[in-house]
Amino acid sequence: TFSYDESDPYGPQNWGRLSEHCDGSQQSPISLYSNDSLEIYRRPLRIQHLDTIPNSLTFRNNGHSFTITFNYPGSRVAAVSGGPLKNSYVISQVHWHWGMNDYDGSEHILDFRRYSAEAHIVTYNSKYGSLTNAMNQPKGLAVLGFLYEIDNSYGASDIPFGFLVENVIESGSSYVENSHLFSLRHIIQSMEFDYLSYKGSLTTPNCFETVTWIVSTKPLKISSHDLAQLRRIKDEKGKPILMNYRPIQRTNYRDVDKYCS
Ligand code: BO1
Ligand code: ZN
Repeated sequence: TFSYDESDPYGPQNWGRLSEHCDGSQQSPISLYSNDSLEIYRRPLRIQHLDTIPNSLTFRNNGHSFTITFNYPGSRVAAVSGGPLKNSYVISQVHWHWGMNDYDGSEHILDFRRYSAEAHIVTYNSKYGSLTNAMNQPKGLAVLGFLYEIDNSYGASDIPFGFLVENVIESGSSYVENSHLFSLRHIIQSMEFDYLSYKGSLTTPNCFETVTWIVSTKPLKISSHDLAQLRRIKDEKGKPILMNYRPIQRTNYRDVDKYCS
């Protein structure tokens, strides 16, 4: 399976050996520039049922990241539409990317800056019915990216990563929780956020080029302590995952559009 180690036979430079899509021309992440965007649209993202309490949440260490999968009651699934999206996209899971230290960790670079971590809210086009079905279909996915910067002042960060990762330190482990230890409100604090959007890919193999990326230009805050909790989770070899961001990919003249509320 793939790794983030440049010197590994299955490191990022060689992901093309695992899936030819990873050598494609519309890969993610890329460097973004908030002032150079091609078109500026006043089209807010709409998020339906953001406050629906899921029937359950599944917390999982898949050996590459820490993910939380939402199981919403059928009639009230949380879904994203508007902005660049021509359909409704169902929120499926959230996961994080981080780095060896507090000064790197994000996948996207914004205005020449790599942030300390990045949350990805993964959504699938409702016409495909599930994340797995949608993953390799045209306009199958939309991923909402949120960058984090360090803020160690009291109360600045509020995701209790310590508690959340406690029972998924080992690769492949998961647990189901029917309460609300975690809410998307930890990430989406307001519907009014500016973002950049472009056509790209999944940032891990199979690297399918089916993702409409929506990256918020307003960073969230995280404390060094909370961020350090993510580095506790282990990979298949039993080693802590110290970093899990993919190197920057070629933009290849893709348009990046700016959206504001
Ligand atoms: S991302 O948001 O572009 N980083 C992204 C990358 C891969 C996936 C989703 C979002 N796919 C997931 C599958 C999971 C699988 C995982 C492996 O990849 O949905 O089932 O465990 O990393
Ligand atoms: Zn991701």
